[in-house]
Amino acid sequence: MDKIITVTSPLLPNLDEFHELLKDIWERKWITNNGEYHKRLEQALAEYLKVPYVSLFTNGTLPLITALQALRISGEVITTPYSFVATTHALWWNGIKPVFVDIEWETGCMDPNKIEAAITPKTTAIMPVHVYGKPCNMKAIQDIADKYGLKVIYDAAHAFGVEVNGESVLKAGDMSTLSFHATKVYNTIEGGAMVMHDEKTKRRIDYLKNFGFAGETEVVAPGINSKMDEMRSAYGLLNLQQVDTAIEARHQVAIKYREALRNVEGIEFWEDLPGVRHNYSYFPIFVDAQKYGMTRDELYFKMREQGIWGRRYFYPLISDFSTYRGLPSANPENLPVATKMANEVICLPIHHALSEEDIQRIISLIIR
Ligand code: T4K
Repeated sequence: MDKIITVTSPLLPNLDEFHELLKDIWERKWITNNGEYHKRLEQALAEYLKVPYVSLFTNGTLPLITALQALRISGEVITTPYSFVATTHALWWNGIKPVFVDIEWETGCMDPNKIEAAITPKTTAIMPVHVYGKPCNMKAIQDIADKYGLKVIYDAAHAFGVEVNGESVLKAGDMSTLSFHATKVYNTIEGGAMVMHDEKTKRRIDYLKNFGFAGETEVVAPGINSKMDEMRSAYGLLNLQQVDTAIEARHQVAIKYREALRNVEGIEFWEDLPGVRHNYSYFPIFVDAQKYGMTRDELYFKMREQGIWGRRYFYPLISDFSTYRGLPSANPENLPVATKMANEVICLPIHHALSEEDIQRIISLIIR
């Protein structure tokens, strides 16, 4: 069989440069707990992302859990079923009931028109996802939140570097969270971050990710341990220097896919949105079985047999997993657009190191 082409491939820093930083860390003998590289990465990320404050975490799940804690969210939270399970799990870990609302076909993000009907006296927050890095309709969501006095926490795990009219999407809502997992546009192997708007909140979050310690002998909250270590912070500093080149390489892959697939009957995909700086973190296509003459799964397994490992992100819907299936809002009749998208999607391989030959292999398989 030909070489396997995976949906993504991690962006790795230059090994010699990383080695130099490791030598420095070895000499310092300070390897975690708000070290020098940790501080430098928080600063560098805040500048790169054009946001006032960043707090680093060990992954993209713990900042979600911690944001809910910090804002003292309880009761019910309105969220999307079209995401990675971590989004809803974060609610579960806080004893919060998820209430799923449907998504928009045009973006895959929560449909603001569906939110108000899902609000009850127990609703305290909205947790949307900029899925695939597509910006949510942030204004419409904020208007509803303001009207009902709800908090908004964005799961921006996919939205590293995404901007609308020159402004980071991470500035929307009360807080946003990022994932720096190996499979993301920007990675620190495992890692993540929270973005907040003011220094007081940043301080509180920094306490919460360090067991709640506010000094040697004072604990101000039942915090958790979610500190990023020095090795991954140093790795992250190096990757930040090459992330723009990686995003542009992904952009070129997206251009080639669009050119080749534009006239393929039964294959739909999204164009870039005006005024948006995309990060091309995923390239979802949607397969209309009637028009394409093959179901999504037939195409998916045919690709797989030929060594092209796209992924069906996000199938099944979170609301279809056994933990959440019993919730009234999980009924597929409540989620027709999300159900259709989950049944039709394949995320094609896209990353900085995909070769021309790889791209042509993928395209010719889909075109047939
Ligand atoms: N919110 C949202 C919306 C998210 O999408 C995620 C995570 C989170 C929150 C939580 O963030 P974290 O706590 O994870 O930081 C992946 C990732 O594990 C997960 O981070 C991500 N979303 C999710 C969408 O995808 P898998 O199970 O698909 O990954 P895996 O191991 O199958 O990898 C996919 C492909 O990537 C492999 O076939 C090959 C390539 N790969 C992967 C790894 C790990 C490599 O080439 N090298 C590698 O080291 O979950």
